[in-house]
Amino acid sequence: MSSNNTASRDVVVVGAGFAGLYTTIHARRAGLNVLGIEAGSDVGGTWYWNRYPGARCDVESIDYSYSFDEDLQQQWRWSERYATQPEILRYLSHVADRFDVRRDYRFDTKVAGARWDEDAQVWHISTSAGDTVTARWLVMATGSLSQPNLPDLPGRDSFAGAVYLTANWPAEGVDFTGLRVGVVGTGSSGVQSIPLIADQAAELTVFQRSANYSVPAYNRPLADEEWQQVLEEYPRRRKESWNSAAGSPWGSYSVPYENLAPEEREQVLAESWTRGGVLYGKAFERQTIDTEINDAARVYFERRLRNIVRDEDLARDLTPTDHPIGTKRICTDSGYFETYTRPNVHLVNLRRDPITAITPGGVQTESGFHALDAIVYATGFDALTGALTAIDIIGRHGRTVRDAWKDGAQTYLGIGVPGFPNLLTLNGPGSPSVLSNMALGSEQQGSYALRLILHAAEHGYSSVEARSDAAAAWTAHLGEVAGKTLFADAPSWYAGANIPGKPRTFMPYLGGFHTYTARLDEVAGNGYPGFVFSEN
Ligand code: NA7
Repeated sequence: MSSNNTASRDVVVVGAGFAGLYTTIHARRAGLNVLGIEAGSDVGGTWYWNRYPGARCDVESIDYSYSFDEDLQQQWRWSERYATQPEILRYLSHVADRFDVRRDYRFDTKVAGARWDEDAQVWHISTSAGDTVTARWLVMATGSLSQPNLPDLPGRDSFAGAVYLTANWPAEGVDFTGLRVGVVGTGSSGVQSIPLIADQAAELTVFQRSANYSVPAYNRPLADEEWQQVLEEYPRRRKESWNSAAGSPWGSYSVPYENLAPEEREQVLAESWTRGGVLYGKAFERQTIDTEINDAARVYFERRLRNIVRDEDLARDLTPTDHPIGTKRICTDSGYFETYTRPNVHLVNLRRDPITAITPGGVQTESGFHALDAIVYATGFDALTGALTAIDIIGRHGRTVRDAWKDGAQTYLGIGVPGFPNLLTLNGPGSPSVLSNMALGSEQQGSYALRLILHAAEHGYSSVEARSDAAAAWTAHLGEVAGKTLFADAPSWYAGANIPGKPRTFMPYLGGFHTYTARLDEVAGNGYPGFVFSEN
């Protein structure tokens, strides 16, 4: 393919996380001349940057791993039910060695910009190294949660102590021993790191804007006997996962809520609770659709919380009030609420007592001053679109993705963007990834991007572009699907609510991982309607 186009590369893949590695490995296997570009010094993506204490995946390790290679699957041994960040990073490093993919990457290199050249039908991709790479295809595997959100708090940069972002944690780690530490943010990153920071710090003050639902992980080491069984059952487990709504084998209780007696409902919730973490979000079918069922899950949660936190005022502050349970991602914790019962841990409820200024010595809130030696921002990400709008990606007619998406992201199937030929996005807006198992989602979308590229190559097309009517219809469909659920009521990052000024549109596809795969297959099987192919 390289011989009959003017591009120096067939494909540039940006990012060396799950999606980027998968796509780069398989692009080379398909005979494409591929270059990977990665800002970090090595592979890992999310797991390269998010090295904060307690960082773990909330999808079980045996599911949150590639399924494309049976030998890899059989030979890699996960040590715990939920893998830690270092273990996932070791896994991705092992994958990189095993498939010898590092030689296709340039590390420590950022994509500064990319410009579509309509005449030559190629992308010119400029890098932080000062050079430009030309490629027929540009695959953005830049992650859904990779552009950190550092809130614009008054006086933020005047703080004289140490400042850390969970999303960009020092590789050498941080020792908080003896320090007065403030953590801003109580999403998954805050919830995972707070118990471990509290173990070390002299005093820990948590600045909480919205309380979050969090359910214990019930994490455990995977014993040899259990592991043997996992290996035997892998093919079945993967098949179930690919055919599931969230890319993992866990479903809801088989009997509908309506058909159960009160004590049976209670039992289902209790069992679901001990499955752990995010899985509690689907104890019952329709739990994030039907308010009565959602309330039952919420009430059970509140009871569990009050069993841990006996202080009524503290428990009230820790009780989520801004969203139905499960419509922001439920956190998966190890001793989160218990941490607030420690004498060295203090909660500041920013809804009642907002931050008025950060000063050199600490945080001033309306009701008082909190002297601090270090501040940790666990304040999330400009999710799904942030990594793409941060780069000057210039498509046809000189328009950037940032401009094209100023009123909300528009993609066709989460893969193609109208006005941006041969730009393929993975795990971005319009895909189901953040609502499902990202490891399988990376395979699902990476393989689809390559399928599209190879289809174009086989037919002699120089470019493929999503039609704007197809993208508008797909984007409207995302909203319609979400609008039938309680997700529509939540001020979540799924809907852009965490970033001031970001358009409020529901960005992920909530119709199910398996439904999305079927849709992708159907579109491919029908010759890719919704995409326009051109020859130059
Ligand atoms: P999240 O879930 O977006 O959490 C960010 C937290 O930071 C959340 O509690 C926010 O409160 C808080 N936040 C954001 N901006 C501010 C300001 N300005 N002031 C105070 N507090 C603020 O990000 P995570 O990194 O924890 O987790 C992201 C995903 O990674 C997670 O869902 C898993 O899928 C893995 P808010 O709720 O917006 O009021």
